Amino acid sequence: MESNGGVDDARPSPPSRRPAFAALAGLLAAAAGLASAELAAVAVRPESSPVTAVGEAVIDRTPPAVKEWAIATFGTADKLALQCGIVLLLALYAAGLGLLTLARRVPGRPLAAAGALAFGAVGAAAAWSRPDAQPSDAGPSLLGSVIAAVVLLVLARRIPGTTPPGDADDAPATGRRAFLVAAATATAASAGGGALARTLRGAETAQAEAARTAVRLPAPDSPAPPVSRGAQLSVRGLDPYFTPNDRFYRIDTALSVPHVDAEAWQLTIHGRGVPQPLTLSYRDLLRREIVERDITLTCVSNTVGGNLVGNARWLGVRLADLLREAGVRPPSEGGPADQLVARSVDGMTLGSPVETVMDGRDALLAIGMNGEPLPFEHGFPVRMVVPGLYGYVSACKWLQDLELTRFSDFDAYWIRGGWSPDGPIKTQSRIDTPGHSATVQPGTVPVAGVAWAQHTGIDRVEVRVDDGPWHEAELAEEASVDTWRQWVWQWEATAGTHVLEVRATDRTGETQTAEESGAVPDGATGHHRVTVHVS
Ligand SMILES: Nc1nc2c(c(=O)[nH]1)N[C@H]1C(S)=C(S)[C@@H](COP(=O)(O)O)O[C@H]1N2
Ligand SMILES: [Mo]
Repeated sequence: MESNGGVDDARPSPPSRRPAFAALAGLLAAAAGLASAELAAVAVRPESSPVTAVGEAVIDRTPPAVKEWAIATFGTADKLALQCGIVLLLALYAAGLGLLTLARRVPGRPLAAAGALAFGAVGAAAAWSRPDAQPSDAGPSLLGSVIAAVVLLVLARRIPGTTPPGDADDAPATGRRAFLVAAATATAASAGGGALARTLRGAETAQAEAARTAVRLPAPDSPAPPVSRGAQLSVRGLDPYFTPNDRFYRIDTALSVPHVDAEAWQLTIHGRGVPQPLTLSYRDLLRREIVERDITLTCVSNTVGGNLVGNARWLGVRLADLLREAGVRPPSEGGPADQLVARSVDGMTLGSPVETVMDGRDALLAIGMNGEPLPFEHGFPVRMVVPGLYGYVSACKWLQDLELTRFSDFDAYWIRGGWSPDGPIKTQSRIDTPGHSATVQPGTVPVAGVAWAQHTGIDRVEVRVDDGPWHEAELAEEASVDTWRQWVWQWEATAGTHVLEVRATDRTGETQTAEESGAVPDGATGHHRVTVHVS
């Protein structure tokens, strides 16, 4: 009688179990490959990790509409979702390669090994396709795929019952024990390598953290105008006037947040119509005239009622001063360049109109955010902030280069993806409380939120219930035309289900259109509406 083949090492496993061993071999090979790639990426740089490189390449190629969907679905966890997706796909692919080693009609093992190397080539190509690519970025993917191929071959030969008869002498002992020993060794090595990579990366990050903590921000030569108490309404559920840094929205394409060394950082200002190009260090910047301004930042991907908007107190230098010093003239004064292209250390490019940046508004090279050096996530050591322009055409984080050019000569990153080169922020308003589908008691209910029209100012906010007449809301004091403005309206709520709707009018007299349009190509329109149950 045939016995349960698992007990006797010499005997083949029941054929039904071999696929499970083979799939496991594929998964372990992938894990070994990833762990060695991560370890190599510590030596090269974080962006060269295959998961990061493939992820960023995917982000680069994602159409704006899909990006919008991802942001709407996953919020700021969109990056985590993408990375999980990549690892999941890799796992499926790896299990498939494992199964391929069992093939009889084709040379399964060499093909599977080639499949592992092919994944390395994809990783390398992804890393090289990044705008800030360096030749060495391909290293971790290639090394990882070689390790994966070797581990796969070693494990495949030990899958119980796979060695053809007659071949037994020169083949390693097949059978469950031999496979498990090899599998356990691979698992331990991968886990060890992965943990080591984590520790080393953690140490690097800690060093950058320490350098950031050591930064002493200068006191502003021109402090922000005082914010009167009347600018902050006390209504429960209303977003605070200043958005704390740890609650500030984050939008960028960086799967691995750049940890720039401020001591080594330099900014260059150059290009068309720049008679005296400038190079500045972080210290140079800190020694200049420092201004402090409150500015509300908004992402073009913000949906009506969304939270990709936040208000902060920024510390920095006026960009227009630096441009003048370099000899730049805006187009209205005969300057030949109409576009200022900001480049970040991760290769991102954002293009702003030179005219806007130099028209007297507080366009800043920011070094501080709400009283501390810029957090790494928000662009340490230096970023741009321009009141009135969406982030994608102005707010370059991890800035390292400013080039004067023409819109007709260069399309910045988001423009190539289908977004409009012009990105003035659209006047918008949002109901913060009551929340959508909240239940409130009948009687007086404060309806409150924020409205923004940066660098123009908000003049009126109106609320209506169930498409009834518009009621003018009470506006908080205006702290600055560059920041959002809170508003509140006391609603006499009656039992039933109601729809609240808000609209704002800016200082040009323009009232927000009710017409709904998506974020692509230059910002969403429409009125924010929430449904509220009163009982
Ligand atoms: N280097 C870099 N800077 C960037 C981006 C980016 O992807 N990379 N995204 C821009 C966009 S679209 C926005 S809305 C703002 C968001 O800034 P925050 O993350 O500090 O809120 O940063 C801008 N600056
Ligand atoms: Mo954005």
